[in-house]
Amino acid sequence: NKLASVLAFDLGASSGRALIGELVSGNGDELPKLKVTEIHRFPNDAIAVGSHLHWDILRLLQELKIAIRRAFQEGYEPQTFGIDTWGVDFGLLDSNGELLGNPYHYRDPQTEGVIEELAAAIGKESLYEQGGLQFMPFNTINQLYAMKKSGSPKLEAAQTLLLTPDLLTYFLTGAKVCEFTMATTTQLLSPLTQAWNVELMERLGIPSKLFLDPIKPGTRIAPLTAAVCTELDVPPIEAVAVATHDTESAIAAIPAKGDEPFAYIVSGTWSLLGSELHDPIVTPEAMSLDFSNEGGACDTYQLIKNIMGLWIIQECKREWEEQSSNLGFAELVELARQELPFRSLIQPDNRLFYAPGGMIGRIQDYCSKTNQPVPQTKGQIMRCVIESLSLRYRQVLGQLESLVGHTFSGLYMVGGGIQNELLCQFTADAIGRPVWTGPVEASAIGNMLLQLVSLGHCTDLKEARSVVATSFPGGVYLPSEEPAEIAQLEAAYERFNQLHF
Ligand code: ADP
Ligand code: LRH
Repeated sequence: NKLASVLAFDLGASSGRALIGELVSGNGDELPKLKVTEIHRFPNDAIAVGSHLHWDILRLLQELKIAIRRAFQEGYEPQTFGIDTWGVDFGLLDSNGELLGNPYHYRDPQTEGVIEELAAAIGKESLYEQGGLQFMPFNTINQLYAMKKSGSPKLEAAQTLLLTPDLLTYFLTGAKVCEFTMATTTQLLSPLTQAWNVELMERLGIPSKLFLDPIKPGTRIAPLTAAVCTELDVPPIEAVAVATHDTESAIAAIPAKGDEPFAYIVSGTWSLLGSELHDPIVTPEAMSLDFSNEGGACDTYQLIKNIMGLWIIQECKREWEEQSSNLGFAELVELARQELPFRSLIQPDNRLFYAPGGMIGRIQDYCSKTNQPVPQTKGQIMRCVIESLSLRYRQVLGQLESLVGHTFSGLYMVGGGIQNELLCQFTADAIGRPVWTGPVEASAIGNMLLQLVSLGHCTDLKEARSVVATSFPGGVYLPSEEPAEIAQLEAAYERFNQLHF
């Protein structure tokens, strides 16, 4: 017996996908189950134009339209849809409601040096108290400040700023909104009052009129416009503001049970390591360890850190493909498995690894400059990155534990990156505790859950998470108990701790 049908769009920095979620009632006393079917998947690339990097936002809109049409052609009848995307990026609308230019990609080089400049002008402590975010170059505040400094005519003409998921929802429904979880990735929303920091905007010359009042995840927005319905030959299904920041959607789908605090990694282009709280922590300790307070679904705050993540592997793979290699992620991971352990290590969060292009050379340079064997083969490079990430996770988990004053009994991992079994196993080994894996498509599932909340089928996050636990069997990776392996790992971790950023 089908209780509900919803359509989720999940756009990551490497690919986008559309999935149908059908909630079906369980037998007898059993909880309802969510059945998920992928109906469309498409690549998402950064496009270089002149000295800038952009998203191809209209292409992405077109892919969403293809998926909406396909959903109905294939006989699914979603009642609502929701869009989640990567954080921080935005489009600007003019006074006629038209998009001003192609949105910048968050790795656009315009933000170089802006963190330091803003810290000098406003003070790092003050910025942290006001925005509660890790100092990442891509934070929306830095992008807007860079545009202001360069005298961007787009910024001057802009009437409204829409963060990426809100922009795509606007294209489809005509409704302009600002969803809360994405708003918290701007560094311009106060984590304490949840209001826009108008004073800070004014000081930086960022027009405060651009920002709409945030709405909470789970809010119904508006139906598809008549024009879109006619174009696609579909009924006017309604958009729901889900937890539109992909990381927050993924966290909503972590199958954590009970009320115990838990720690997690949302693993995709980035690795987001954090823990769920109800109030933000904007103390000097949180600032010095550089953790973000990101608004989550259902009145949560996530104390979380961005770790460079599988971006490094994506970039290596892209380079190998340019050299005519056609190995997929799974095959590259297999090559890594066959290599010697801990031969060379990198600090993944060194800024060296942030920009696109030339990743293999930069890894080799880093190893050479730190007097380690220089990885040459695909397997050696992959092994180096995977092991280094697992050691970085251990380091950051320790920092998180010191901030929240709790030792976690293990770590949840969700997202595309959990398909890298070596990474999951190395992480369990590195932290010496179990890794529990949840859904690969966690963001899309979390997106569906918030639609189900808005449709009245789930009351809260706890209930939504129990639907995930019953619908998708998780996995577990146990740490090695082999004394020789543990000793080798400890020695490697000591070496890792000496590496500079
Ligand atoms: P995003 O949402 O940021 O675009 P995903 O959650 O889709 O990212 O995760 C993409 C990452 O998952 C890739 O960078 C890759 O490292 C990893 N991945 C995907 N498929 C596999 C696979 N079959 N084996 C190992 N790793 C994989
Ligand atoms: C992951 C993510 C992350 C942000 C980054 C820009 O996809 O949303 O949470 O910090 O992209």
